Amino acid sequence: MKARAAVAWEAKKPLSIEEIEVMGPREGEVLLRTVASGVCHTDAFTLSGDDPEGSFPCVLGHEGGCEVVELGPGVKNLSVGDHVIPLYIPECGECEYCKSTETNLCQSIAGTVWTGYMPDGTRRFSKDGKDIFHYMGCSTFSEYTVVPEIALAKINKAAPLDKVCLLGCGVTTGIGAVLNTAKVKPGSTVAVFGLGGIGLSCIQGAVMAGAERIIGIDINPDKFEFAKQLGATDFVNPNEIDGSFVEYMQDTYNGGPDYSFECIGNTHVMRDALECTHMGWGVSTVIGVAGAGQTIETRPFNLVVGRTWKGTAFGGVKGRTELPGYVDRYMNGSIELDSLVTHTMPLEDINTAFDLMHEGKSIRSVIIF
Ligand code: NAD
Ligand code: DAO
Ligand code: ZN
Ligand code: ZN
Repeated sequence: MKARAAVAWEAKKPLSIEEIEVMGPREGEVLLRTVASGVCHTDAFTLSGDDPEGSFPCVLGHEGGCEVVELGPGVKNLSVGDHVIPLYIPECGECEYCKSTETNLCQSIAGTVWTGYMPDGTRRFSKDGKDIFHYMGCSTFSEYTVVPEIALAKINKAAPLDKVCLLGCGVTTGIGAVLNTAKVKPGSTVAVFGLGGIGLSCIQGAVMAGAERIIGIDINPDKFEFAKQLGATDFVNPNEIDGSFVEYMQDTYNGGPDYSFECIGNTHVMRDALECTHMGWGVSTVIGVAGAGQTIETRPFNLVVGRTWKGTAFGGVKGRTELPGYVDRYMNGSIELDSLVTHTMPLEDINTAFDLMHEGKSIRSVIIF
């Protein structure tokens, strides 16, 4: 079938709106109509060319709200018309990782999904006979996309897809990082570095966890009002701190925050985020995705004295079993999404969404198909 899609023909170039060819679903696969898709910093990261796993040409997008259009052979638990959120981390329910309560990193199709192929090693997108890569197993910047059933969370049909699409990545990642990965305790002090869609969602998570002080940190002070609305109590612009930022945090916050979250993808900030935490028990969680070849460093002494460095993907959330509950929590008012959608636009204007992100003017842009 034909579909309108934003194609990334090569890195560092604007997306191009094309009519592409989408093949029907094969064994275990589902054809989806994308109703809405958020634009995440990771889409921009891959488009920048710094993502070692980025393959071009591709259809980016991984924060989708979709409707089931057609079932491939062997699809058991979905019906045409169901509403789903595609998962870049699937949940097969059978692998060692799915059976573990310690991780959400299902490995069932990990060998293909991160290389831009469907699990059978082929692709469903093409243009004029040239194959186009999938992206993170989702490719939600296309009007129609094909996703394996094991990478689809069936959700409440009453939920607005142009809002709950944010649960396909940013909001779930931030909340899950706080509740599942760091396991923030009530009464604690939490520092959140980077107040985009992910960082603001960490703030929501910190409120849910009962944190007492929640410090929003950003070099763009325009983000502080969003953080305040979501429950941040303190605000720090590192560019306004003279001298050592780490010392400032430790002096101002009683030895340093109990927990910190890096939501930027900057390895220098990752170091500060770890080192500013309280000696003896500080836990710092890396969420940001850093460029190819970059590494983090700190003196081992900083760990010897009781700090812990952690990381998280999709907030440790097992998508098929847990994401429907996140949607329900949005529906009953306990998760905030609406105010995070600062811009909506048609697919034709998708490059504006990237511009707004780079200019620091948006939290989340949502593409409406
Ligand atoms: P975003 O661009 O919307 O927000 C990033 C924020 O960081 C901006 O407000 C920016 O002003 C701020 N910032 C930039 N440099 C800074 C600095 N030196 N100090 C303080 N603040 C700074 O991005 P986002 O969509 O929220 O994504 C954040 C990061 O999380 C990205 O690296 C993205 O790839 C990653 N991510 C990871 C996961 C995961 O599962 N681990 C999931 C989603 C996104
Ligand atoms: O969703 O914006 C994003 C970025 C997510 C990066 C998460 C990487 C997940 C790696 C999973 C590996 C499983 C083999
Ligand atoms: Zn994302
Ligand atoms: Zn699995």
